[in-house]
Amino acid sequence: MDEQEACNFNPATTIVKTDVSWNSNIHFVALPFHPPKKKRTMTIVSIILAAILLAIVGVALWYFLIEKPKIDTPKVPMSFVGNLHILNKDFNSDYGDKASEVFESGMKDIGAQVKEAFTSSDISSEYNESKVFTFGEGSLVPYFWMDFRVTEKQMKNLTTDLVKSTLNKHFQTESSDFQIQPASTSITKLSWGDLKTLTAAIDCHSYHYVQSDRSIILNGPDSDSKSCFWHLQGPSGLLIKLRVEWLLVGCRDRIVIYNDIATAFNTLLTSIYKCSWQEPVVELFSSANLMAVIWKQGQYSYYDPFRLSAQAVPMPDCSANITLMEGLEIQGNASTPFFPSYYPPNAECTWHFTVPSLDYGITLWFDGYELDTPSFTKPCRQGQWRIQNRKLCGKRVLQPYAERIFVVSLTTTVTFTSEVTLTGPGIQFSYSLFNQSDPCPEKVLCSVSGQCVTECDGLKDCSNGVDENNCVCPVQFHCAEGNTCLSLLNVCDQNKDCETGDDEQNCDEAVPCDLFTYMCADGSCVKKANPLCDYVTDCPDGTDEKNCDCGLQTPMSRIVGGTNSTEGEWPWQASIQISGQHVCGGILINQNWILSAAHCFTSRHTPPDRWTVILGKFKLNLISYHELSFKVQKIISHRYYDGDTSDHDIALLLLDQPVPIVPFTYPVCLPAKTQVFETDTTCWVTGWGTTEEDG
Ligand SMILES: [Ca+2]
Ligand SMILES: [Ca+2]
Ligand SMILES: [Ca+2]
Repeated sequence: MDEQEACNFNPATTIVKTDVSWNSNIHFVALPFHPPKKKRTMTIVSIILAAILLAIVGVALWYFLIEKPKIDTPKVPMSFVGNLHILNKDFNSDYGDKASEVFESGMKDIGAQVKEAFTSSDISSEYNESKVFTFGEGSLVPYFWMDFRVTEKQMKNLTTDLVKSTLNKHFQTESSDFQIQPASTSITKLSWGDLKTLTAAIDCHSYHYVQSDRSIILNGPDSDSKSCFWHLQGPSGLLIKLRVEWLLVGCRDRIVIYNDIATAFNTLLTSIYKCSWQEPVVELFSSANLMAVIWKQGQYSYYDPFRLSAQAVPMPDCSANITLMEGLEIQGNASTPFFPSYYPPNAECTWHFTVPSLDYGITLWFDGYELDTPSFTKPCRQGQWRIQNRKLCGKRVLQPYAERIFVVSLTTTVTFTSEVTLTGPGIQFSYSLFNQSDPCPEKVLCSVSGQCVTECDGLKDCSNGVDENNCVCPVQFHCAEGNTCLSLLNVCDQNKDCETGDDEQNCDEAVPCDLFTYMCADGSCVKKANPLCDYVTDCPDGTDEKNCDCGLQTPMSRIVGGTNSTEGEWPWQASIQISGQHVCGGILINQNWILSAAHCFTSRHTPPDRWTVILGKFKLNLISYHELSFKVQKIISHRYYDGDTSDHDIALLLLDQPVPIVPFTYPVCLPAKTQVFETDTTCWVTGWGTTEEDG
């Protein structure tokens, strides 16, 4: 600012205060013009301006040459995992022991050569770090990970081929002590997350040679490690079978199994979390004689959290020639190798079907698995199928599925393969013939599910609605004349509701069976809607009034409109408990079985013997004089129970002994399949707990 003012110096207005005492006069003096002083000021100004300019240039240089490239071209990690086959070294058991000197020196010496391969190459500036982490057999096969830091531009150039050729070039030079087989060098790209998982696990490392004559047990880590790595190798030509048996694994713990020692996503066989896992035992296979297992601890610290066992096995032949006979019944089953275990990722099964004549097509019946049109961009992740040269992708679902093959020649080929290493539970299907001109006699073919479905029964069995669209009088009685539809409860109620009275005809005799007739034990059908246990004998054999010892309540009067029940009012109500704690309600449906909800038995994975069923209980916190306790022998949840949608949320519990049929432990009545419920029928929902959600 001083310099600025100096530039604007105007001698005509310069004020010089000569005296500041109170009484003195102030004199204003115009000073003369002095050119030499201006020149000096100009010099100072020039120097200062130059300094500023230099500073600006300096900052600009620093910014553009040093700082700016960092902003424009950030470096990202890029990782690989690889192995070399060293011909002049042999594997011995010390290489499988991380604590041994042989392991240590092998790791150092080979690790140093791997490092040098990159630091002495054209990609030295991208190289960050590498480490040998395990050794395999076949002369000596060291496995190592490599980490590079690259710009986005360099990323495209740093291919697995470049990494491989850089390594091979170095190891083939005379200075290297290791003779390698360059063609066997293998490099796999690793994501940053995969590298972190691997490096966290390799401190807790173990190597196992897996034999074919006996299985070896791999116990969970007995150290404080949070993550561990197992290297499994078997005889060449065989597969490794790994059986996963859980003991104490928390929800966030994870076992990740790979089809190779290179633990990359594209070698992943499966990843198992206890939470999402319902099978008591998982057994899976590698496609060759190598497998890696990584265990990651999530939350809890258990001693010996799980057990794995491994054995080397040959790949069975799953292909077959199948000649089908006349007839529409199921003629046999076919499945993926090792069914019901997971299928090996390289399984390839071909089934050649021969039909007796071109009148017949072939149905493949699947359970909880369907075949779908593949996506153009993604591989089939749950099995690839080829039927009559059509590619289809398998998909695990919670419903039955039938693949209908309309044939044009006597032989048809069906192939199962896998496009990825990711594997899953084994797949089985049954096969039968169907009539090509009438695949679904008296029913309609649902092209979505391949199933024959019932038309106009009020249930949408096919997702495209083919069975319930265009129905006249759906789930109603259609009077013979006029377009009158009647409630089924008006049939055989002794009132003529149809114009011609056909709703009241043939009520005392057997009628042809249809969707809405009640079928008696002898197979004959009655027209009346709800003939079961109504104190009127309707069936010729009287079976509609037999087995009616159900649904009887002990107190004769009900607390109408009340919310609390009286003791014995709901004698079929069961409390299903673990360790004395009420977990779910259930109802007694006969002497041996309790009906409950599937959601009570899936998430906990508790075995049947941990459950107790209490009947005759009235108040949860009080032991009733009448109550009886039972153990559970078996739990059968609906096979298509879907925890996400709560579809098919139903389960049956078999009790360890029959329930005495006495007033306080009495079974409920189950409705006949054809029971018609009138609208406005009163229903009771019984159970314990609050009346709010989660109660
Ligand atoms: Ca239907
Ligand atoms: Ca009537
Ligand atoms: Ca009856």
